[in-house]
Amino acid sequence: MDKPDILQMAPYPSWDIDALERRFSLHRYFEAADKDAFVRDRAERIRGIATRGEMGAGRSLIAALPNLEIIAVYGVGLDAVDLDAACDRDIRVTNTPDVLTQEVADFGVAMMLAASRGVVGADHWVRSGAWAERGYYPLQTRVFGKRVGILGLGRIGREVARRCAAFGMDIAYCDLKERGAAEGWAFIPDPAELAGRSDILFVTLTGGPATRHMVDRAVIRALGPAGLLINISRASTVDESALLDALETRALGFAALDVFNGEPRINPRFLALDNVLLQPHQASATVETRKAMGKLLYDNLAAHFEGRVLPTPVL
Ligand code: 8YV
Repeated sequence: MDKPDILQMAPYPSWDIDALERRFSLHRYFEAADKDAFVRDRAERIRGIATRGEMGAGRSLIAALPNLEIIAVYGVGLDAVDLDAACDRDIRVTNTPDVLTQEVADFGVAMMLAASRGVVGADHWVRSGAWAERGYYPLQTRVFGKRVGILGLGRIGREVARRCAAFGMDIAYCDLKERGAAEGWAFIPDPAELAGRSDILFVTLTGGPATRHMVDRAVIRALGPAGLLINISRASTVDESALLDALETRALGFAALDVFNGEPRINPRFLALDNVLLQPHQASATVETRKAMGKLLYDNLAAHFEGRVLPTPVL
């Protein structure tokens, strides 16, 4: 069988690689020392790109591959793929929606509980011997009954809201239009107003120019010194320097973050703070969900090269 040449932008777990290698000829971009030369050397042969949500495929890479037919994203976010460049050349784009929705929502709630109840700090308290030497861990903050704001009531935001409702929390959300009436969730069209009535603000927006810095200084100020900000979407949705200023001055109470500008090399100012919970972009990172994502990436590529309907097309 013909093995189409695929540019593999980043590593995948071994089970995905085994399946992909049986069907495709993989070119490991991420292992190349000179990436431009690597692409140049195989530019004519490459017919597909297999990438990850945070990595995508930019305009210059797409332009460098004259025979590119498909970009398959292992992830739901498309903000790092230049969709206009793909569209101009009728290049197909696929992602992995739905299979990660519950996982990311679970992780958002895990971050809320861990941040509110001081789970990480309390673990250090026990390990360091402080429990025996200094006594009980400082009292933390209750979650049930608190007011939650969901910024972006898409697939993931909706699942976060459902989970928070089960915790007996009061739910409000901001989106382009009202979409939580059936559940009785309050629709607040303005992000700063939503933050002002929230104890905890979840950011579950799609990344990209339309949502860039939607969490700005005004939103952060409105959330306030007792507020908790949780970001499980994209770093671009938050003005990171405003966030750092607010955390350093305690104008914002606490932030639980799974995404960062320039990740994995995050701003070192975060590391000096004791009012943050820092996670390495792992909201969808379970064996079960990553297997489902890998299978969907494979199925999209295979469907394309076999002339079948794509399971989850974007373009
Ligand atoms: C993944 C993501 O961590 O779905 C996305 O857009 O950012 C995450 O689920 C990522 O795509 C895998 O690297």
